[in-house]
Amino acid sequence: MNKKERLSTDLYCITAEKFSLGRSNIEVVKEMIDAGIKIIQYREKKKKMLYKYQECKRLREMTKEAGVSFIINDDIHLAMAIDADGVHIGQEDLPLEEVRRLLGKDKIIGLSTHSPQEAADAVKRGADYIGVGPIFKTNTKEDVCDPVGLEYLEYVVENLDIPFVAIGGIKEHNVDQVWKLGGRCICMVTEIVGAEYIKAKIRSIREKLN
Ligand code: TZP
Ligand code: MG
Repeated sequence: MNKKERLSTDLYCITAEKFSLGRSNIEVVKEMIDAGIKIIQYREKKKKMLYKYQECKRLREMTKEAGVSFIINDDIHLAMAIDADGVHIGQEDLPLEEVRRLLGKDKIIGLSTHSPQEAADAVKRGADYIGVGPIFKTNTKEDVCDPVGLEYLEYVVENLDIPFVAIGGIKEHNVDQVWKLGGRCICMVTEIVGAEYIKAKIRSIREKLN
C-alpha cells in the first residue's frame, strides 16, 4: 500500500493513557486493532524516553503484524529507533523539511494546521497529510488553540488535494457534522480511549458514518 492508500481510512486513533480508564496503551491499541483501525498515533507527552521506547517497540510489533500504520507524535528519534511508519508534527516542532531529510521519502509526515495559510504551506512543503483542528472545543490537549470550527474543514474539503484528518472535540454525537462536510478521516481521542468498551464504541461510531 502506498502512503495515500494508508491514509484513506475512516478513523485515525491516538493513544492517551491518562484518559484510558486505567488500561495500558498496549491493551488499548490491541482493542483498536481488533476493531479494524488502520492507523494509530502514539502520543504521550509526559512519559520518560526509555519507557516510551520500550512501549513503542511492543506497539510497533503489534501494529506491524496487523498491517496497521504506526505514527509517532513529535519525536523523530523515537520514530526512527522503532522504525515507525511516520511522524506527526506541530507548527512549532522541527521544520518539515528537516523531518523529511531525516526520515526519507517513504515515511508518512503529518502536520497540524489551523488555517488556510498553514494548510497551503503544508502542501507546498510536502506534508503527506494535514491535521485540521481543533474542530470543536477540547480539553485533551494542553495549550490548545481556540476551535477552528467547521468552516476551516469546509475550506480544506473544497480547496485542497491532500489527505487530512479532522480532530478536536469530535464525539459520537457530533461526528455526523464532520462526516457530512466531507471529513473522511476522523480522529477522536478521548471518545475512543475513554470508552468503557472500545470495540463497541468504534462499531457504534462507524454505524453513524454509514
Ligand atoms: N490536536 C488537536 S486537538 C487534539 C490534538 C491532539 C486533541 C483531541 O482530543 P479529543 O479528546 O478528541 O478532543
Ligand atoms: Mg507536536
